[in-house]
Amino acid sequence: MFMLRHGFILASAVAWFAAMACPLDFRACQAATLTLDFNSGVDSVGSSAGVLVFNGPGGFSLTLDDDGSSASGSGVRITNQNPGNIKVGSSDLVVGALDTPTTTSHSSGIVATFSQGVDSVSLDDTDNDRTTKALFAFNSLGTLIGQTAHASQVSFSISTLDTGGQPIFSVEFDTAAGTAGGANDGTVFTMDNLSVSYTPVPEPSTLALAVLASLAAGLLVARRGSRPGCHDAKHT
Ligand SMILES: [Ca+2]
Ligand SMILES: [Ca+2]
Ligand SMILES: [Ca+2]
Repeated sequence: MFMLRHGFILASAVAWFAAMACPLDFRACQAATLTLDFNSGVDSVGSSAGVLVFNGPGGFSLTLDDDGSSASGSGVRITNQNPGNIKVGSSDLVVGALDTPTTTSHSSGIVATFSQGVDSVSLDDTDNDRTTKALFAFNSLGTLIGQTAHASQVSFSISTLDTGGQPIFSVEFDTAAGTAGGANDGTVFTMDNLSVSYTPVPEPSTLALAVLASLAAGLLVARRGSRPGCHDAKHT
């Protein structure tokens, strides 16, 4: 009976924790989308090249980097230059990988890593030729959990419907996943209009309040359960 009662209290606390987190922080548990057209030319801290960081609603952040296929890979850059850019020379800026800090070849894969698991990701291939590429999805351990078909000069999208329901913690846009492809196969390409949909997780302070509320609820349940004459009495 002791174990049953305390198991019930624990279950009550968990249920309260989950239920309280959403109303305590209205941003939590409501779907949000971060869409990036890169046309400002900089990320959320004013950088235009390197490992770029973009912040979204609900404490979300997204990091753009190269795929490590070039030993001298140095992140990405926001650009209107070639190679592999169908929008070359326009004000509609795109993103390409930086294979070294000084060269402008966009041959490495482009990796977007998220501060939490996300529901879906889409982007436009802005390559200026028909090199085929795919969008690959990974879990929190970096394990490949899904991918699109290979295609060229289209919009790619992938979601948890393609990953067996697993949240997506990073994606790569390239000819092949991981350090394969990219600088190893000589392709050059860029991308634009990166969009990510996710459900923000509660802030730590909100989680602490939810835990306190859950503990208080659990104590109430425990006190009621320990009163004389309650349901245990009939078993004596
Ligand atoms: Ca753009
Ligand atoms: Ca790759
Ligand atoms: Ca190309």
